[in-house]
Amino acid sequence: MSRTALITGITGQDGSYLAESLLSKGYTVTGLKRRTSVEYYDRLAHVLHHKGFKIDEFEISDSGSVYSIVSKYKPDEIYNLAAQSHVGTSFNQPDYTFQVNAIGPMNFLEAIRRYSPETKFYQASTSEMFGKAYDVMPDGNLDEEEIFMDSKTMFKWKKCQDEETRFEPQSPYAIAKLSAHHSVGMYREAYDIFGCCGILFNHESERRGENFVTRKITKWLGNFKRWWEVQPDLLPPEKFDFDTDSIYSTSGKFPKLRLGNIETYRDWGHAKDYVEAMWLMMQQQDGDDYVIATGETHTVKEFLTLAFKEIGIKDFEPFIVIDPRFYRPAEVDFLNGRPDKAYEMLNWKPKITFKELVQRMVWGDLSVQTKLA
Ligand code: NAP
Ligand code: G4F
Repeated sequence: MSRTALITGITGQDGSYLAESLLSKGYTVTGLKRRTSVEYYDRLAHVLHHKGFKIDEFEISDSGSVYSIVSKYKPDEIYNLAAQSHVGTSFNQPDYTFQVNAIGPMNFLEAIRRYSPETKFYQASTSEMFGKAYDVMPDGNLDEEEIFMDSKTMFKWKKCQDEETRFEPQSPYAIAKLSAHHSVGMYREAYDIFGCCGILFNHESERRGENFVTRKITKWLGNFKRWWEVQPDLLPPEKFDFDTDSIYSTSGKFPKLRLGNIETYRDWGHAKDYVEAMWLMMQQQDGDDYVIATGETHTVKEFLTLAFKEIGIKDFEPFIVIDPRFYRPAEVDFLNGRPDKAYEMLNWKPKITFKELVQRMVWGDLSVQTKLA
């Protein structure tokens, strides 16, 4: 008999990739979505008509709704991906964010304890939980002797976060996620429930939500390029005129890309690789926590540079505006994961590089005809 899985957050980026992956492994998958006035399934185009797939409705912050779902399906595996997932938004909606991101997972854990104790549970934890904290680790390419020579070699050490790094959350989003992370640990300990937390660093794709910085950039580039191509003069990038807010050709203008803090560092991978790690965690003997990351970090500026280069613009600076509206009350300046445990225990490694990620996202947004990859 085929294994059964419930995926919350099915309409989101990760939900769609995970559904595809589990169906390809022979699972029967039920995707859970909240009620919305308009049903929007674009990201699910690849799975919507698969015979092993269906959609059911629930609300994660309503314990009764979660209990009904878990007792109805009693699945082999539950992947809890539903969340108010935008860090910036969480500063304006802290109460709601806590209900969905902290109480929601607790509702699932309690439902599993009561109605389906054999069900395995995956919780979408996040590198945001580290906040300002990092460790200083020797660079993996150095041998032991070099690492411990003396303080003059400090430049060869790198800042990073792994499963042992302390948590210092900097947003209502991260605080709620950390609460859920500890809840999973507690239910594991107290009730012997199989629970694992994937501490996933940023992962993006052609299906990324449009208000996260990477997709905001690539979507703007797609729109700008389409505008550029229909200008009668077809100016090269260095011939455009600029004022504070707009870019001018000889016959029209286009609004600049408005961004917040572009000095921050993120460890960016591709979502397709990261959903495989979720599944691998659930196939282990015991539930545990794993950092999932590439081990490489880049600034938003670096993302901008590579993305603009894809459409032939060497210097992105004149095309953007730094807008204080997109700054956060508290920022996470530096994220760089150390995924050694996942490499060793799960035999997991990301396949898609940072450069490929940027290219896939830009090209995804350049073609209006492109189906979500
Ligand atoms: P996403 O695209 O924003 O998807 C979030 C999903 O949660 C959507 O399907 C959304 O439904 C659903 N949802 C939101 N509120 C809900 C509610 N009250 N009840 C039921 N469903 C609700 O996020 P993602 O990038 O796929 O991320 C998946 C999970 O991983 C999230 O928990 C996120 O916090 C976590 N995470 C993401 C990253 C990353 O870099 N992507 C890194 C670490 C952790 P609608 O479509 O109706 O809005
Ligand atoms: O793309 P972001 O909004 O992602 P952020 O805050 O790192 O959160 C994402 O990754 C987390 C894992 O670490 C997930 F848990 C979370 O659910 C989400 O998927 O912002 C990235 C960086 C930040 O430093 C932000 O301040 O980009 C900076 N930034 C600069 N301008 C901007 C903008 N971010 C957004 N969203 N919009 C801007 O205009």
